[in-house]
This record gives sequence, structure tokens and C-alpha cells, in this order.
Amino acid sequence: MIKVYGLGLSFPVNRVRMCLNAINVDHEFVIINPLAGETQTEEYLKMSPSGKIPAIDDDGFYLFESNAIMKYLCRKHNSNLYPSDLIEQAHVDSWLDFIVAHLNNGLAKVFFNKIVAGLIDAEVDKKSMEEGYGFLERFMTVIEQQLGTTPYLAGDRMTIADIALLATVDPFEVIDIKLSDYPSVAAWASKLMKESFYTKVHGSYKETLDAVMAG
Ligand SMILES: N[C@@H](CCC(=O)N[C@@H](CS)C(=O)NCC(=O)O)C(=O)O
Repeated sequence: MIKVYGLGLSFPVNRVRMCLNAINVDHEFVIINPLAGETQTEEYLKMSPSGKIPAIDDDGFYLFESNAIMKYLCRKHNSNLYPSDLIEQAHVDSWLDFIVAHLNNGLAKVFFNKIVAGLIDAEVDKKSMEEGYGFLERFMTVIEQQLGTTPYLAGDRMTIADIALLATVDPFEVIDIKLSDYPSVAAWASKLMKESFYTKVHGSYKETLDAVMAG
């Protein structure tokens, strides 16, 4: 059975778990904690040379980077969540790149300073955190505009671009970003968060964070 390595707090990891659920692929979720140095072992670095989570082990085939993993899974299981049509696929790729370059970059800065720093007793870099909030504000406006125009990010039906975005906005509630400031995104997220591909991961991001905090 395919193994996914990571932590339930990690949005790229949850992206892969949501994708596996959406295409109905049974998988084992193996907890590996970068904060405890577990991603720097020789064994793990063979799966993920960056030492980052997630990584997958699909019967001896290793892959890292969440979006590459989602594309691989869809192609392997013939899922139209990553369309084969040239133009449709190009739109999905655009949004995936946009999410990684602009939203995930901003989210990583905010999330580290707002949540992770407290967990590992690290110093908060306020400048980096403010920069992260700035990125998120600027680029969530673009997402809001798009989801006000089409029901899903890349058009009329759900794709892995929606999964990438859903896992990205998932932690917003714990970093004090109100999704209600983006009404089209809020309506889209509330619909998708009721679906089993999401609820099999967790009821909400806060539920996972609270469990981690409670030890
Ligand atoms: N672009 C990567 C990002 C992966 C990433 O940044 N993972 C974080 C957790 S959210 C991580 O492994 N951090 C630990 C570290 O940097 O050592 C992906 O989408 O898979």
C-alpha cells in the first residue's frame, strides 16, 4: 500500500492525503516529524532529498513535492482531477504554480512565526510574518476574483488545483485570517470541506492543531 510521510499539521502533506482520498486510493499515513530531526535521516533523504514533507513511497517508487505527487497519483489512477486535455491541464498548472509561488510562500512565513515558533521555542521574526500576511492579502484577492467567476479554480469542475488551494486556506482560521473576507472563497471552501476527501483528513485544521497542542 502506498505510504505518505508527514505530519497532520503540514498543508502540503494534507494536500496529498486529500488527493488520495479524492481518487479513492487506500494509503498509510506515516508520521514523520521534521521538528524532531526525523526528516534528516539517510533513509528519509532517499525519499525526499530536500528533507521536507511530504514524500511518498509507492511500492519502492519515491517522490517528493506535493504538487508533483498529486499529478503522479492522478495520472497513475486515471483521474480527471488532473485533466489530460492540453488546455485544461495548462490552466490547472497555472493555478498550481500560482499557489506555490505566491500563497504557500506567504503562508509558510506566517505559519512558522505564528504557530511553529511557539512549538519549538524559536524567535518570532515579525518582519517575515508581516511580509507573509502581505503576500496572502495581495494574492488571495486574485483567488477571490477567480472563484467569483468560475465555480472551481480552473473552471467548471474540481481539479487538483482546488485541492492545493483548500489545503492552503485550511490553516487560515488558526493564523487569524478570516475567510469571510473572501466571500467566494468562503462559499467554495465550505462546500468542499463537507466532502469526504476532506473530512477523512480532519474535521477542521483547528481540530488537528488542538490535538497536537494537547500532546
Ligand atoms: N514545496 C514543498 C513544500 C514542503 C514543505 O515546505 N514542507 C514543510 C512542512 S509544511 C517542511 O517539511 N518543513 C521542514 C523543514 O523545512 O525542514 C511541497 O509542496 O511539498
